[in-house]
Amino acid sequence: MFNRRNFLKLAGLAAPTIGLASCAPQTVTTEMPMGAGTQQGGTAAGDMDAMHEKGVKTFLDNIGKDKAFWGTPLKSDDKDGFKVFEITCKEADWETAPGSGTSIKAMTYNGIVPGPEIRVTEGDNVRVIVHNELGQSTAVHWHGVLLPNKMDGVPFITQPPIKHGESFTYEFTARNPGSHMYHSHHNAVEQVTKGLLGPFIIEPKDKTKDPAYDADYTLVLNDTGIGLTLNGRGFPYTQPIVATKGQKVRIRYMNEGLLIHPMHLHGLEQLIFAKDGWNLPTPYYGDTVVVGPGERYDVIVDCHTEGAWAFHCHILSHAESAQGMFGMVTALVVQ
Ligand SMILES: [Cu+2]
Repeated sequence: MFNRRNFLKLAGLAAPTIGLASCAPQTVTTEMPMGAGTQQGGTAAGDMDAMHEKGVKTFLDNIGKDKAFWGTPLKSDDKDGFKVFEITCKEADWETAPGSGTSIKAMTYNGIVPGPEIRVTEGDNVRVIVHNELGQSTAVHWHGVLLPNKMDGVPFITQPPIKHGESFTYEFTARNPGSHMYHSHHNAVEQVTKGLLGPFIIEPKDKTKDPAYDADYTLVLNDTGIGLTLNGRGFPYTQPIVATKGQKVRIRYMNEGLLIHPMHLHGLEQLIFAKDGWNLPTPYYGDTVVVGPGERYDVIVDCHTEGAWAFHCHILSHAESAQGMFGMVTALVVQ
């Protein structure tokens, strides 16, 4: 079981106090907020450190406690040769910081943000029955999925909107494997960023077409409606990826927000091998993957070096302030 004690050990930090003893003495000068002093210890600088430490402690204490963070594939029924899924669009109170006592009115599929992962295999016949219990109309677009035009989910172009109390059934054959998404295509700036979004993954029939990996993680990036979040949570309430040395981890980035998010991983390189579900002719390496709205990138991380590696959006106003780290921050821990 991975816990706070292991994390501190891996990070080279002496429990219980988090101090960067091995680093050169820190000088705090021009980076201080307006009006703050420059003396360490009992001053504004000390207060700032304490706030940062508190956030990291909350993150560490929360490791493994949010079982829902990485999502669970939605169960399907097999009927008439179809994999049948049911989703209900409804408002729900959603906590981006569970236990903090504050929640927002989210728009959800089945009560959660992101909506439940739908995972099928190339060639599957898919039927998704969508019920609308929202106070406004909606429709579901299968983002990146090749399908018949009338199943594309755009009101007044391919179907009437699904009004409150109504249902609509989508049917198509999963043709193109890869990391896709499903989301609202009606009043989208509100409906999508407030939570009507989810991963839609089509596994290839022939798995040797993808690079080999030991674990598979999806990170849905969002902003605006529910704020700067990874899988519907903001740091310190995100969960780290925990791997053992030598493992290869697949990460599927999906951006459902309105902004770009350059996802930067410390200490380990990312092999970018697919864009928008399509495997690249030539995979390439980077430490930062810029994920634009609507885009998906699939990467493999070879966990070759032990440690607790910070992992965050590198638009710094999405990740760290005078109060400490927040929003689009997590970690990849190699044990
Ligand atoms: Cu960002």
